[in-house]
Amino acid sequence: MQQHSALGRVLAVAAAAALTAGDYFKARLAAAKQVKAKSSPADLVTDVDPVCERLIREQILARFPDHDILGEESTESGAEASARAAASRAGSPRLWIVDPLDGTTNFVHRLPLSTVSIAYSERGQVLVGVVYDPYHGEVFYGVRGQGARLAAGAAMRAWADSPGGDPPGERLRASATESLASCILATGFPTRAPSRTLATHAGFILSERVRSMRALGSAALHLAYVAAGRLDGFWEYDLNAWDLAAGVLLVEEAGGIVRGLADGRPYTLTMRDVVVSGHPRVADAIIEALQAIDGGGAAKGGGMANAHGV
Ligand code: 2AM
Ligand code: CA
Repeated sequence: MQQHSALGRVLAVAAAAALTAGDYFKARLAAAKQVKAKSSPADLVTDVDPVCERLIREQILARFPDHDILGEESTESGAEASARAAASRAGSPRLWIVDPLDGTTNFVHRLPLSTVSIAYSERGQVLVGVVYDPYHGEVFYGVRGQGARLAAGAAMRAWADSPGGDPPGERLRASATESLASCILATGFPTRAPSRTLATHAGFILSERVRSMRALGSAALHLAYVAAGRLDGFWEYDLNAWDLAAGVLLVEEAGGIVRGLADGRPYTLTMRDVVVSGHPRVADAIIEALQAIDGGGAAKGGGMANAHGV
């Protein structure tokens, strides 16, 4: 990686901001929190989420005052408002896409499985992505065309504080596993009931054909784990731009596959239903299995799109 390039400077700020926010919420895992429901009783926010977003915004704007930021906590809640916000900002010349706390439900339940997800894009193309898991001290990061890596939090902090030389870490490679019978797949449960029923049904059907299934509660963590080859594939309906942008770059830079669930189309910042995998056959098998449900309506966008109203 070229540490002195413009993208190297962006990476240093993204990593420093992710480390600050992640360490902040990790320290508050056991504390009492104020919890509010957003668009549904399953869509939660705590008093910690906006503090984390503010910490990240301050660091980005201190270094890049004219850049645009799309952050979960500064966007009206609900799928339609989030989709509109992503669509209206996607073409921005310099846009940061920030989920300060991905896995808020885990955080509320004191499950130590949440991440910070920060992406930087230019005119709709994600160029830098960082996903930080503070509980394991793991920083997953990637720069378009330069690969994805995993570094220890302390090493990444030292580099980000005075970026000289290459950033630390080991190169990530997505799984080469082709046979579903040898795969661990992951999914997430949408917050709205009709979508959740369909997604859960899809999981049951696939679970008969794979080694095992996981649902860790953070889309960004699932994506980072696919990039790292720890998971062989992941799909989820109804995600927001900030859940996906950084992790999708990691998967792409680790040699993995990213597709729209509806029709296999390439990733864009406004995509909400996604499948990722190491080997392309695994993504194909997931899409096929989902098409078998609901007369194909789920994977073709009919059933899910109607359920979401988007
Ligand atoms: P969050 O914790 O940042 O809200 C879990 O299945 C995944 O879905 C998490 O990444 C979670 O992100 C995300 N999620 C939770 N509520 C959501 C909502 N209303 N719309 C889209 N994604 C959501
Ligand atoms: Ca969040």
